[in-house]
Amino acid sequence: CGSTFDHTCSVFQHKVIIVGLNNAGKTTILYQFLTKEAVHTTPTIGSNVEEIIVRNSHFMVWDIGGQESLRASWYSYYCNTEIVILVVDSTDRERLTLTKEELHRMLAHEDLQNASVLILANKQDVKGSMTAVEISQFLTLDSITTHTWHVQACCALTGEGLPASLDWMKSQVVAN
Ligand SMILES: Nc1nc2c(ncn2[C@@H]2O[C@H](COP(=O)(O)OP(=O)(O)OP(=O)(O)O)[C@@H](O)[C@H]2O)c(=O)[nH]1
Ligand SMILES: [Mg+2]
Repeated sequence: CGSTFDHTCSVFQHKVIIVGLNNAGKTTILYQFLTKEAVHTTPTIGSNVEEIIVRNSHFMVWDIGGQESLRASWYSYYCNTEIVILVVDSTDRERLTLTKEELHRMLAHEDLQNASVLILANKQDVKGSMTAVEISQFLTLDSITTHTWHVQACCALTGEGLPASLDWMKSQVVAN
């Protein structure tokens, strides 16, 4: 990788990055994966990293800050990433165009050529939020032929949809 940072991990671990706009729920998801509880979060400056074990598969999961000034540095985490989790705030219709741009920019990056992409349609508990299907259509996921992708509806506060997400991640690393 041409990365200036070396966020690699051991051969026994699978590297995962969680990206998405600020306030999407990335940090809440990371700690819901880890503790099965909704933790209180503050906007992430830099990143958090935790190891998550799913039936003997070890994932090093990097949760990266999504504020505008931080998005330009996402690429420095791409090296050796096997799975990209893109978290979408399903209530945030206004910024879905921005998410779409970030997604397609990521897919074009050479360091992510072999990565699989999991799109999480988060905040499904909020009335009037967009469905996973609406988000898939808006992000034109069907046009993605270069990467394996999957979309999952979830709620980071209750954890709904997150066990299924971990199952999908596990299936990806077993398949590869
Ligand atoms: N209603 C609802 N709120 C959520 C959900 N997930 C996260 N939130 C809230 O959304 C806010 C932002 O969550 P974070 O996890 O800090 O967001 P983030 O994507 O890590 O944001 P940055 O670190 O700034 O990039 C918090 O107030 C969370 O409690 C959800 O599923 N439903
Ligand atoms: Mg965060």
